[in-house]
Amino acid sequence: MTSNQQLQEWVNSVASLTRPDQVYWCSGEQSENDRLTAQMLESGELIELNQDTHPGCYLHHSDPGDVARVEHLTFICTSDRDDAGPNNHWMDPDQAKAKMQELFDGCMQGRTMYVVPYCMGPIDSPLSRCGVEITDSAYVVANMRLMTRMGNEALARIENDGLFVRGLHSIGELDPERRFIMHFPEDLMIQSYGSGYGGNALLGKKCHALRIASYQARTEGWLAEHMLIVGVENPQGEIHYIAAAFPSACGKTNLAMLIPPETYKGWKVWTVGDDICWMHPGEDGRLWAINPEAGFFGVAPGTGSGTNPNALAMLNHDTIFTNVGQTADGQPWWEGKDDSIPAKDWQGRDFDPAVSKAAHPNSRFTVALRQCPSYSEQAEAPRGVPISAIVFGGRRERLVPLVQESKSWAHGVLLGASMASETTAAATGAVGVVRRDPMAMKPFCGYNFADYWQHWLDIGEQISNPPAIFHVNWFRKDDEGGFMWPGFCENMRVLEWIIKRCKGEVDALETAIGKLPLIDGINLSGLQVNADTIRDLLHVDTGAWSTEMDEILTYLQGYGDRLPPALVSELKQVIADLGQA
Ligand code: OXD
Ligand code: MN
Repeated sequence: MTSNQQLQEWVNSVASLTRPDQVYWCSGEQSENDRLTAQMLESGELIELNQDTHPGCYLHHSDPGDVARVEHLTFICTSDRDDAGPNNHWMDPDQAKAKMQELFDGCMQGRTMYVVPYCMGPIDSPLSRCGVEITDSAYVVANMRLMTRMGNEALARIENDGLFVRGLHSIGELDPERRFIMHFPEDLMIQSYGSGYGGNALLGKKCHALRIASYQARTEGWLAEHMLIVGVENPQGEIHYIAAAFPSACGKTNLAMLIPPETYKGWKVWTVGDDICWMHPGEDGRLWAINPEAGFFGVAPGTGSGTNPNALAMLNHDTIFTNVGQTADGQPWWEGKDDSIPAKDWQGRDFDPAVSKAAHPNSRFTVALRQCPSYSEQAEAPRGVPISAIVFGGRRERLVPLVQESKSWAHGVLLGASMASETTAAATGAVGVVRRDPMAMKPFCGYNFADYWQHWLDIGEQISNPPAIFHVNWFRKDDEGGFMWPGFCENMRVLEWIIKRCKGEVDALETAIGKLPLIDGINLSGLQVNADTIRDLLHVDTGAWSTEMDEILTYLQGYGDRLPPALVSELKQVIADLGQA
């Protein structure tokens, strides 16, 4: 029950459409979570893990056909098709609503309908936005409790300011033929049917905090981005905040929790967020950022003591695991975790390496932000944190240098718009194929990319003290297929260069594609990387870059008339400079 009439009427109308056995309003309290957990253990939705080694940890096996986001079934439903743009699948809103109405009709019979009020961002922040997800999945409720500020406080905020995004979700029959993730940005509404998995079902995350929020941000004058937020503290105690966009499963969580290498005594990295960043222009002309989420929904495989010790440390209590394997004594296990031997795979079968990996490549952990050893209290700051640098990055085996700085804000927007990356298991489809993924937002921008780039350019015009913009690539490979840069904690060396650039403490080499470190610009002390490798990592191959820029131009021109002319002239300038180089 709520005093907000609009919300009450919507809940009533959903209940009469979906016809659940009961309607339950979630409070977010511990006792509620305990009850739901007990119920899910009973129904088999959750499996208890070893409570001595992993207290409060549970495992969920999703349906084997429901293990990743489904971009081909994700739609942006705007009245004008061009508002969704070539970057999105579009459906006419009336047609989409009719289709969903049919699917939702009676779909919750025999089930409980949970009403989940949530707040994206600190509960008392003017930058936060609220939503309500109606779902028939207790697993979704438990995950939303970790991922958002969920329950009574969020409901109180909704009742106070009256605004909320409406999300309706049913797992339906988990039939991929009857699965749709629909967004109606003009109505601030989401409807998702037929999947119980992560980004398809936890509607606060990709659906609200990126697709709907990006649309809302454009009309309200801010940015909703697929970015981690970290604070990098130097030995003098100064903290610089960096927001960084990488496509799914390209190491955002690892970078967000980085522990500086031995040689970086006195340096510390603070985690504000690992996936989503909302940035608002502040009165001081800077961009101020909040992480709208309260938890991590991170990729498990590859998380180990060498790659992300902070993550490993936070995962040994009060965590929900989805689609990982198990050891014989009921501990969660995934490839890259440690030397233990898995006994069961992610479908609960006896582990047989000839049949399957122990953990699904897109298996996940859901855990509260506060459990991270590098958690920053600033994640709760109502005004957010001031951003010194924006970093874009992709997974590119060739061509793209370790780091480059943009020549200007507009050139930085071009760097973001030109991003490309080899695909990963975070979405269904082929893995390892290079695809253009501007600002790492290809699956998440709730409107036409051309308008989005214009919005980025406009924001740059509005702020007097914009962050510097960079592009990084940790993933270059040599001719033998080995990674040229050690990555992980050693990425600290690149972060240091970025911060020094922001402070004007280090020179850079001006090239056609941007400003690069001088050959001795990156601190390599204590690192076994030879000088030739560094030279290669910072080399600009003019011929190959000309081809790349031509491809980018062709890609951008696919956005037609709405493409910002300023972006095209930036690009043509780079092509001209490459011609002279
Ligand atoms: C995620 C994703 O789950 O980007 O964060 O797919
Ligand atoms: Mn993501």
